[in-house]
Amino acid sequence: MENQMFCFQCEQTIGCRACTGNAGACGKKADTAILQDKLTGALIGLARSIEGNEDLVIPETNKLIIESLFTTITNVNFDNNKISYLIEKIKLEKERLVPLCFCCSSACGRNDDYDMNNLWIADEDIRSLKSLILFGIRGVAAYAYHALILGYEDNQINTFLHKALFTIGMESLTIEDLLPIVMQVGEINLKCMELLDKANTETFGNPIPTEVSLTIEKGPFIVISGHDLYDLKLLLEQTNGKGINVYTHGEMLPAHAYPELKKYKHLKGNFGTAWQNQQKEFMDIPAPVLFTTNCLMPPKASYSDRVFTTEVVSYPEITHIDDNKDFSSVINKALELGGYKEDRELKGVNDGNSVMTGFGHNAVLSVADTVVNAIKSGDIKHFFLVGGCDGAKSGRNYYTEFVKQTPKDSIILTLACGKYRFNDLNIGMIGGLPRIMDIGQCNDAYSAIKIAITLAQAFDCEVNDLPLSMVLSWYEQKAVCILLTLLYLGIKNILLGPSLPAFISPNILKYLVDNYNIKPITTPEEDLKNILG
Ligand code: SF4
Ligand code: SF3
Repeated sequence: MENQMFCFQCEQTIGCRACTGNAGACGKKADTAILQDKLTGALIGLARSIEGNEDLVIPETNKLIIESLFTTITNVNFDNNKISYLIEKIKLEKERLVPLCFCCSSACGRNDDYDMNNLWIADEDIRSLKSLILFGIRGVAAYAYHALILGYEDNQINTFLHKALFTIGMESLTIEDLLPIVMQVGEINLKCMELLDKANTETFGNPIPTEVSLTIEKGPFIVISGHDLYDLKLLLEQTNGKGINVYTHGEMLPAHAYPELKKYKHLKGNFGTAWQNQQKEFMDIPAPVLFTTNCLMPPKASYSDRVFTTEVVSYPEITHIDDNKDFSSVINKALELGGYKEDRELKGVNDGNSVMTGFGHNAVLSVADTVVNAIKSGDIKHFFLVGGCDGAKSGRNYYTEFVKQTPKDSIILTLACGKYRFNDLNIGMIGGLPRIMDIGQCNDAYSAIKIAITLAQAFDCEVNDLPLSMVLSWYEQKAVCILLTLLYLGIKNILLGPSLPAFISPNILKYLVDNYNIKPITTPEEDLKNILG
């Protein structure tokens, strides 16, 4: 497999098998994919060097691991120079941890980097489980990175990342050895999402339900995309009083609900829909777009001079804002382009002109009594968690249709970018609560879990016994770690779409079906009939 790419970590993998040619469906070129494998192999080498040298691990070691894992998530980094730079940094860190290995004349190979081709050609069940571990910790690392930026970290998470990487490089493990580690990814991710929830709410306040306009007001503006709330805060500070409005895009939408962000009057609304529409939506936008995390698609020439990246995101030839966080180039671009001449009424996927967000655990549980009473009185008969990633597949309009067809006495909880399929629908209220409640970003799955556990406690039952059904959509690796968290919690009967991951082998799928009754989505009609009996 030398000089050939192999990648099957996301939902749009070519032919539902793997991207193996010159480039992946996401636009990642073969040389970048090979470098990303080298980076992962170097991380496994670093984890091997840590074993027995744990006392030498310093905060920079963990930051390097977290950043490198995050870099390899789909639609984050397409920049060979940045990936090579990280590989070099890992080599230096290894040299610090095991200096004697670098001058040993009879090298034992114990601390060597791992050749990822060994994983890609491994027995399919072992490959499947190790892929779940690897892709899962990539997702965990993204959340750990956001928490770290806000000054929050947890050594248990860091130590687990070392262990998981070390495990991927072990050749002698069986299915029985690997399954518990797969579940541990889910457990650690729960911890990590809880940490990020704490970091976000202690830094920016508890989200408050907020209506967000989809209209773009005339004059200069900046669009900010991705998950990093801290970057948004810095951008709002640097644009304050400059006559520039700021609009969120994609997973940044829930930022409108945080008191410490919504207090900026020039944080005006949300631009566009989910990530897969960006090449169309950014084509003639008279404003710059700043990407703080995934999902960045290869920018088209028609708008590439207006795209900026920061943090772990980068793309060749695209201006990158480094750690000094000086957004002057973005601000100057906004002033130069000038924005729209008149207010521009943009619409959501279903022609709505505003969306609601901010139904995190604090907001929902503050009306827990109302919710519990509405369930007892029969006003609310069912909850659906319809959430996860959006993507380009045409079958994803399943989620729009599903929500449209849910009965009027049901509530839709949603999160992550998959909500753009239906978050502008007006499907009414129940007992003063909107029927669609946006909990937030994908990491706010933690809020959904907290809400479900609190409801189960109120009814003295298990989460699986609640009138709650999970209908999830996946695309990239954060969805993998969230799914593993739900399995770790013992949640059953999850419906998953639009297709099952290519890296799940038939035997591992059977295990998931037998133990958790995971099912692929079918049609909204069929699935609703099965759920509601
Ligand atoms: Fe293919 Fe997804 Fe890998 Fe991109 S990230 S190369 S689309 S499997
Ligand atoms: Fe979306 Fe890329 Fe997954 Fe955070 S922004 S959910 S796909």
